[in-house]
Amino acid sequence: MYNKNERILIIGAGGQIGIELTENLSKLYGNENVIAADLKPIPALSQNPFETLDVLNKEALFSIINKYQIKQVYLLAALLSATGEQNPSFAWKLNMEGLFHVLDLAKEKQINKVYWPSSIAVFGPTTPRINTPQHTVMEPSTVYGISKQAGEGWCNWYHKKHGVDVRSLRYPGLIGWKSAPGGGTTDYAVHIFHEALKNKKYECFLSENTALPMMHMEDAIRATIELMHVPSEKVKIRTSYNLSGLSFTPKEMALEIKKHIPEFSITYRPDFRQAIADSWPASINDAEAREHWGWKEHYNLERLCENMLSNLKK
Ligand code: NAD
Ligand code: AKB
Repeated sequence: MYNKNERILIIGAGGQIGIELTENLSKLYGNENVIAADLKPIPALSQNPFETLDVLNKEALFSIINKYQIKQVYLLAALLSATGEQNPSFAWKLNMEGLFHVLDLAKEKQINKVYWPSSIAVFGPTTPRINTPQHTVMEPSTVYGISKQAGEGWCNWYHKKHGVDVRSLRYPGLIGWKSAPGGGTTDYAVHIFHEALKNKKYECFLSENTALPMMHMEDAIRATIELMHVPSEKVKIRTSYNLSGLSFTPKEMALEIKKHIPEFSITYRPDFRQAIADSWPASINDAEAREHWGWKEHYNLERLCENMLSNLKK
């Protein structure tokens, strides 16, 4: 059960996840109760109240929380793995300070619940790569990964020390047709569909056999909403949950696309993102998410490709 009248603020609502999350939460809570915030207006979300917000501006954030009497915050504003490596000090600042601002609001009981996404980037080259468990070695090699690992620790601390109801998932690479990815290492798995339909070819910035954990955006949004709606006592992990959908290489994805577009061809020109991908798991073990709150993915590679191509064609 949940209170349909509670107001929700989504910070970073104009991004790859934000657009779809706002749309889906609006179906549950109503457009008027889901407030979208980002650095600039988002034409795709014209049905929702919108606030221009830089999450680094704590006073501006506080005044939006007061204005709408917000009860839940989904904090999505961040620099991702590839852009983070290009701007490390700002990535650290944005990814950490934004989180502190929101966790402090929850500590002061101005809001009841926080969602903050982590990532497979918390893992590093010393982590077991196959079927990576929830609790394992974590020595991330990117600024993004370091910020996510630190963020997980802070979420856990605010929960244990101050009773903050903060919930989190370690998303794999997310693939959806409604919004564009924003500067990650897994972005190829979205770009490839656009290029396959437009030009029948794609040059991949990762090598052909680079296996990475991935997930259809619909599954990721469903997982997020499910986690945010289970009773608090079921959320036993307050760092962040491993979450698994599927795992594939660029070559495997290209072969699947070729079943729909036989002329499609792929070439490989690995760049700096290859080293990031090589430091990440190839597949994830999410037994705890399945056991604690009943997670189960819907999409395999075949269904994902079919869904992406048919929707992008429209
Ligand atoms: P994105 O880059 O597509 O979107 C981020 C949004 O935040 C953008 O619309 C941007 O304008 C906004 N933003 C940036 N700085 C801001 C600021 N100072 N104040 C307010 N808004 C600001 O990112 P995404 O892919 O939607 O990811 C959202 C979250 O999910 C991030 O924390 C990311 O680390 C995490 N995540 C994403 C993926 C993925 O595959 N997309 C995987 C793992 C984790
Ligand atoms: C990225 O590639 O940076 C993101 C992620 C897996 O966190 N998609």
